[in-house]
Amino acid sequence: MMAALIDPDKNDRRSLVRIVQNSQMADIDFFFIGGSLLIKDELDQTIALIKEHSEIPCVLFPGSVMQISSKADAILFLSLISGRNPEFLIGNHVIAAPYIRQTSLEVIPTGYMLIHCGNTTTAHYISATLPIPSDKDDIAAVTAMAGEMLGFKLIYLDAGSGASHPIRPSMIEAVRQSVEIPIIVGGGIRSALQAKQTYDAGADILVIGNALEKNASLIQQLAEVAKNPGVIKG
Ligand code: 1GP
Repeated sequence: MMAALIDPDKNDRRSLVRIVQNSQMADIDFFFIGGSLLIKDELDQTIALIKEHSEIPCVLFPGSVMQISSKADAILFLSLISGRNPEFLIGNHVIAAPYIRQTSLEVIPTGYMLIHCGNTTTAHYISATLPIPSDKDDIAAVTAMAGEMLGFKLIYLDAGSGASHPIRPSMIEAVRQSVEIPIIVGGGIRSALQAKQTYDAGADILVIGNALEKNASLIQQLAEVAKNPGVIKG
């Protein structure tokens, strides 16, 4: 499956509509909506605009409690299990839970793991946690294993938006072998080849964000890989 990450801070109306229309044509599975910061306070408007132009489900991928909107369809209820910051493990969840309970959002408990892939991303910095080093496949595998045992329904391996390179296939393979729940992988994916390597290693859902802001039509190439990982064009 494939998800396009929409950061409400990063797109003007015109580029957002272009990404949404291309995503609709490419028949992707989800929009993930969120970011580490929320500078423009345009979360509700962004979701409304997406829904004007497509029927693809909108899943919140919140960087903070300020990024919850009842206009979305679901929320990744993320616990940052690669880190040891109690606010991102449980603190923010306690604050958000009663509000989320009043909405009709589908809540998807997700073990979220940040991986250091070359550069310090905004997500690493804002979370004030130490990401898992990109070559420590064993740490990633046992962290995901613990996440599954704690009851998370998904594992999200994230190099962070704008990572200089994607998560190495060997780490995705190690995590794939350690859990049965679906694995989301994102961060730094910029080409069909990287997408294919990510799927081949065992990712169930691939997330693409930054690269779409530069090349809105890339989504079509990646969606083809998602539907038929054996084929790469271009
Ligand atoms: C980040 O996984 C997402 O949380 C997507 O990353 O923006 O680098 O594609 P990119």
